[in-house]
Amino acid sequence: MGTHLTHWGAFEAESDGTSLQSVKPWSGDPDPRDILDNVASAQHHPTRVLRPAVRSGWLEHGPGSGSGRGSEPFVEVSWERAIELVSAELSRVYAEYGPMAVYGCSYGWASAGRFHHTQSQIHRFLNSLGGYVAGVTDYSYGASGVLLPHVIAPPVEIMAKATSWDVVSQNTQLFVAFGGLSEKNSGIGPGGIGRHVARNAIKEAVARGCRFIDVSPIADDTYREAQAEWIAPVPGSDAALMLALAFVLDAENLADSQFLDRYCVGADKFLSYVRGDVDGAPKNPQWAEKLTSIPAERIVRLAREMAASRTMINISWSMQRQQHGEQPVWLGVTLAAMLGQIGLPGGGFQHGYGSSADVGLPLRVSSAPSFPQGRNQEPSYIPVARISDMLLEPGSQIDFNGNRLTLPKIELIYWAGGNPFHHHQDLAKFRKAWSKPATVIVNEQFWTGTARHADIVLPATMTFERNDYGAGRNDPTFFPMHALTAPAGEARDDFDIFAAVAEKMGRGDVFTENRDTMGWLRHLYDGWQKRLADKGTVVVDFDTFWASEKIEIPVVKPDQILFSEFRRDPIENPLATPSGKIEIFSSTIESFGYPDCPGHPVWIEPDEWLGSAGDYPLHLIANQPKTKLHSQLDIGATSQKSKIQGREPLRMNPEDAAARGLSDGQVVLVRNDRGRCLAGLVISAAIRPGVVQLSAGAWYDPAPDDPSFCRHGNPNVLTSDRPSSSLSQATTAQHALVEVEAWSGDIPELDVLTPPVLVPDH
Ligand SMILES: Nc1nc2c(c(=O)[nH]1)N[C@H]1C(S)=C(S)[C@@H](COP(=O)(O)OP(=O)(O)OC[C@H]3O[C@@H](n4cnc5c(=O)[nH]c(N)nc54)[C@H](O)[C@@H]3O)O[C@H]1N2
Ligand SMILES: Nc1nc2c(c(=O)[nH]1)N[C@H]1C(S)=C(S)[C@@H](COP(=O)(O)OP(=O)(O)OC[C@H]3O[C@@H](n4cnc5c(=O)[nH]c(N)nc54)[C@H](O)[C@@H]3O)O[C@H]1N2
Ligand SMILES: [Mo]
Repeated sequence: MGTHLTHWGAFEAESDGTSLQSVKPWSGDPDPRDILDNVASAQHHPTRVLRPAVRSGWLEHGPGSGSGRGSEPFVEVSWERAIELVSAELSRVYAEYGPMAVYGCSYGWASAGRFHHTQSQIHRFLNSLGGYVAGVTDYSYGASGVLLPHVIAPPVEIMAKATSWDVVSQNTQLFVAFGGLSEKNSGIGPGGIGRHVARNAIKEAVARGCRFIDVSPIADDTYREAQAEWIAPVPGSDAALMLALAFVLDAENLADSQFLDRYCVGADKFLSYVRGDVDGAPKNPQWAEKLTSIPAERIVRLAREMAASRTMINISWSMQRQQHGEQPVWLGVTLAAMLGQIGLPGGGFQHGYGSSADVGLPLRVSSAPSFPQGRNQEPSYIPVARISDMLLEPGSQIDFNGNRLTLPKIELIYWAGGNPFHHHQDLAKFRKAWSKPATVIVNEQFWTGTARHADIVLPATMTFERNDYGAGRNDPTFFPMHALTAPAGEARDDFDIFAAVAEKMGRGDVFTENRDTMGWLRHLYDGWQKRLADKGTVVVDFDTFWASEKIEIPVVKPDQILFSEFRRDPIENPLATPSGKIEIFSSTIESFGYPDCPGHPVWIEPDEWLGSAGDYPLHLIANQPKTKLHSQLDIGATSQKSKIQGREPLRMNPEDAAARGLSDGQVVLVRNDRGRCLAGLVISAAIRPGVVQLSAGAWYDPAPDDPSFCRHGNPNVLTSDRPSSSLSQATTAQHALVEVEAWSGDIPELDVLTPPVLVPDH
């Protein structure tokens, strides 16, 4: 019996040496999730990559034959040959072009485990060769990640120091959740989660009399236990709603002017915009009703309720994964500042309770040990979501957070631990962009869209096929992760793959420092133990840890309150913003001169929303999937159970289904000008009229003659890769306009449930 950590919880399992048997949730988790069932069922699925494979056109013609990517068969080769091909090609590219031609960002969630964390592995590997073009920010909170350091503090700090769930459950009277308080999303924590605590905290809060309000176009993306009141604005209109709340607080003298004076800068400029002094348009509830569809009367009442209660304003990450996504986040901070409760128990602001299991866990004395990535000597980078533009228009320039970036020309892409054919938008455009570089190398466990669009695919182990240890972000429970089964097929650990290539290229010592996996696990742990001891915290030695079920990393302050020290003394404990205060107006942002992100929060109409819908009258919410983590293990049991006639489920309100003569369980076509996909219809009153939901995660299954048509239900053929703004250049993946109609053709077989055509090497 072994215990093992995943992004979606810990489990205990038996093993027969080849497969996991009788997997059950770790007994210490009060609220385990059924995504766990994806793991064992996926391990030996036919889509597992079992041997190194090379695209036939690349093998025959060499680098530069990218148009065959994604359609040609693969030739299975020996590890020896694969390592030779990879090292020769990397040597060529580094010698001819240098690190500025290697895109090594390799964005993605990979798996739990601190040593085998794939991005650490690949970055260290590429750094040992001279570096790579990096990707900055992320798909999760790309817009707020750039905005919030100017305004208050970086999101990771806001989350790590979040007012703990305990404090919320004991003190909050009104919890206003913009973008929901998601049960499915808080099932998951980056790097793993030992105990899921949100549900109990919410239950206790409700039992004490706390009220929850769910502001979202989807009613059931908030814990049922919250018994939340549902307010369903037009998607993308939240900034207007929040401006009107600010208007009422101001007009009715409910704003805390002392707090605004002492702890903030720029409230006056913002309020003069809200009052309409600037543009003659007061942002009053009648104005907001037209944009949001929320009755003016309800907006007035909500503002009063917020002022009369200990109120927590929560802004989910989804709120900023849209065009002008900075605005609702900045407004969330601004409203909390106007209420004057930032730094008080159970009041104030948070960015992501419900978005991830770690938000609301109190800070630990230290994170778990990690694998050092080395130093990247290459200065060029892009914001991650600008990948298609970089590949299609090298040499062109973009704005980013006050800088002007020139997009580099990429000759080689190396990806490990991510699936851009899942995570990027406008996949038809992306597929074209992806065909440009001379060579694409991918380490993968499965034949995902990305592996199918590579030139060289190297099979990687799953976590329970290798030794590691793991503790998720901000999670105190630190698990040894013993190998429980042998690797599937000829799969190797990413570390061993990179070590072999580095060795071949004469950089082996730099990458491995002459340690193997167990050597590294012990070395990193010992250093960590010593650093903790120097700070006065004692943890057991490596051998004791390795033989244990888990250890607990001590927590600093279980009842932590976000910004309590700043509140106590803003001179002694200033924020890291230019003024040291909360910047409701930011002169830094204003100085950039971006029309799409001025110096204080504003309403800017999105290009694609119900307020200006033409041929595509439905607003698609392409959010995170309930039955899997992104695209990971889409072939696993829990994910497969949710499919309808093999397609990803799409949810629609009964009114919209009736208007189109659609019925529950049928296959539908979802379309717009960028692409089309099939989906299986679920009719549900939990979806606001005018809105449909098709979560991301279905493996991309393009029709052979049309990459813009996904037969499986990947919504990223429909989404746009339009950036959030010039400030952040982030993804806007959450929203797109579409039409949905009955699918009258045959229901096509999917290619993604079997491997691509594999031929033996001669
Ligand atoms: N429309 C839409 N698109 C979205 C989003 C959305 O809300 N809507 N969300 C966005 C967000 S927030 C994110 S974070 C991204 C997520 O995008 P990704 O992180 O790219 O998605 P994953 O499916 O987690 O991809 C991880 C891949 O790594 C592989 N892998 C796992 N472990 C290992 C390992 O040990 N070694 C190797 N070599 N490979 C491994 C898995 O098989 C999987 O294919 O998607 C973004 N895309
Ligand atoms: N099960 C599961 N959990 C996950 C993930 C996963 O793939 N699967 N991914 C993880 C990752 S990487 C991330 S970044 C987080 C993402 O966490 P979030 O970004 O918070 O999650 P989403 O599911 O994209 O969106 C949450 C909800 O926001 C609401 N929403 C969407 N648009 C609007 C809008 O315009 N206005 C309002 N008011 N509400 C709106 C919808 O109800 C939607 O379901 O989730 C993490 N957790
Ligand atoms: Mo994310």
